[in-house]
Amino acid sequence: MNNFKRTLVTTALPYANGPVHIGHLAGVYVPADIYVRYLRLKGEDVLLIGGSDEHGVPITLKARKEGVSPQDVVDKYHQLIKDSFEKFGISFDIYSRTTNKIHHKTASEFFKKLYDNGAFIEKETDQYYDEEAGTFLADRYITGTCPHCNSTGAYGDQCESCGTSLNATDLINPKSMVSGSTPVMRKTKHWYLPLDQHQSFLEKWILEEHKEWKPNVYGQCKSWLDLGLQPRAVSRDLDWGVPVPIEGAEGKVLYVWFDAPIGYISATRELTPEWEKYWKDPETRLIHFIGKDNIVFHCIVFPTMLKAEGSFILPDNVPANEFLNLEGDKISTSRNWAVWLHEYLVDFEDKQDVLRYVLTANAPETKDNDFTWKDFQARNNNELVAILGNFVNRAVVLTHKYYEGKVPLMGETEPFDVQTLESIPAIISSVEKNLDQFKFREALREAMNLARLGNKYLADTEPWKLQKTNPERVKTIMNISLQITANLAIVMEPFLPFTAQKMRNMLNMQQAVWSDCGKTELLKPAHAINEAKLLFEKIEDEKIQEQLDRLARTKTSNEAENKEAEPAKADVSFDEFSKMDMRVGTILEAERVPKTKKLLKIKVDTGIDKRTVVSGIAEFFEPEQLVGRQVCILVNLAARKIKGIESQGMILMAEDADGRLDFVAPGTKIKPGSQIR
Ligand code: B3M
Ligand code: ZN
Repeated sequence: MNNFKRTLVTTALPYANGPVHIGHLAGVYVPADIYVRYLRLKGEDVLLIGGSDEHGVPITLKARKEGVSPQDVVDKYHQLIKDSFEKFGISFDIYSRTTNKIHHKTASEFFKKLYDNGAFIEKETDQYYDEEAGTFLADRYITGTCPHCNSTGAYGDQCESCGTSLNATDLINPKSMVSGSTPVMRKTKHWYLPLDQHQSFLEKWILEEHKEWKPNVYGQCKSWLDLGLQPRAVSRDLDWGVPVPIEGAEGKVLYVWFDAPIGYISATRELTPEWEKYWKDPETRLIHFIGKDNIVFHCIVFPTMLKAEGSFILPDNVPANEFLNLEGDKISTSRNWAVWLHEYLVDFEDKQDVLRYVLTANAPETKDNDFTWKDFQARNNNELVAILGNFVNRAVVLTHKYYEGKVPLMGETEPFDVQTLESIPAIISSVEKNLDQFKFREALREAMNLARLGNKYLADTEPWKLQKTNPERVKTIMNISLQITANLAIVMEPFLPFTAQKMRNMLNMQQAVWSDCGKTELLKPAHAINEAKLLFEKIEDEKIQEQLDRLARTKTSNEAENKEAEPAKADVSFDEFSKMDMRVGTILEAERVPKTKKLLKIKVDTGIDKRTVVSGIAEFFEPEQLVGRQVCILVNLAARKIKGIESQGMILMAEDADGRLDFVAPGTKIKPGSQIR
């Protein structure tokens, strides 16, 4: 791997139809950022390329739903996503977007070159067409009944109830989501990338020449190849995307998965006139960071495109991650089951590194993993605060206390000191080895071992007890502690960039250089350091409970959303119905019933009389809000005693599946006593 002159790192382009969440960060952006920060510290030539994926059907659907243009949708989310990444310190050399002119040009040219090379096959197929809207329908635009589980509302490409992937033609009773009409079949022409023709090349390139890829990635590629590859359409009948740049292709655009990976090339081209060096020189190493759902596109489809074009290099590695779940459930944008980065930044101000730490320590590198708020809190309190923060703080504070902030010259030395000092380089090389193999979780664990080493060293030697009796030994202990701290200020930079910067500021270190790592004389004697600043603070239970409460609310409202309405009760005759005497009333007074949580004692003007009703609505309304409010009241319900108060009648309430109550009341002011029929 040392034969390479430079590294080009790309990160999956998130769809600009929603904000980004912890799953994105853990799966793709934090590991990619750790990797490039590490290479930069080593002084290597490396670029980190990213951007928003702004084409595709989901974006047009979202725009339609919100009554805005697709451009409005992507403008909004591109900005939000870009901001979130920036605030989390994801150090992109460029974060671009696929609606940029340069991308349209690059993707167009790429398609044209493949077309001219004869790399596509043309096929005419039957496709659903919406006659009312005058447009072909992408599979996502069609709903109907799932042939497998019979649930309604399945999409043309997938049934979300049973998870089966579908063809639009499988749906029973298909309906266009554009106009609601029943679509008809029409012939349409598309261009296909004949992956089958590249099968043997791909088998050799991946299965034989890239055995070092992560097992999850290699395994997925192998099963695709074992199944046998099929031609894939690279165009769509749609009016949002990069137009197919050939004659007779009006109304057709490039399939979003064809143009999106070309976005990596366009962004590099936008960044530097030397872009071809990064994409075409075999001495460049190309690495794609992605989530597992994107493996086939980055390991099979895009490499086939690059090879068919003829002048590009192929990826050297695709370290895809598995998924991160949240509190035991799959993260889902539509169910709002996520920790959104822009919200985290508000709730946990200046704690970007805490999240980076937790997501790396718990990264879904080899299997799906779970993010829980309790684990988040525990890792902050027991690891960042108690180990890293505590050690650094003690080293700096004691240096000020004993030596006026100047690094002491090594004094008397015992074997334990030498042993401690000598374990630094081994830890550093273990961090390196893991980073080189994309094992970020392990790399971070090793980096933390350096802090553990320091913490334990101070705890075991207890310099504060020796300062009176053996000040020469204390100089040694403090010097070594400071050397460990200085090493931490470099080695933590890829993982916790904000914290590492704070540490370097405290230590008065100019810059971080990876080759300094492992050195045991990083800070020279008499070097002056700055005052101690706390790196981390404890996160209290209440803060965590707020997050858990929010998720609990999301869960309840999702459940309520999905609940079907109660079936109707048995019929009653009109006579039976008219026995009930319901009137409009006005609330005159309201107060809590003492020692109860739910009950209010309410005085109502019913037009007939003024009476008292006890009502179980105290969780939803403050008594003061109620005075003057109009209600519907059943006045001939037999009186009964509730908590010792006689309740005369019942105020009618609507209750949703959540158990939330609201008044049923006339829309305009009506005289109390008016009948309800
Ligand atoms: N936008 C899918 C995704 O966000 C897609 C990735 C494109 S990478 C070129 O998972
Ligand atoms: Zn189904």
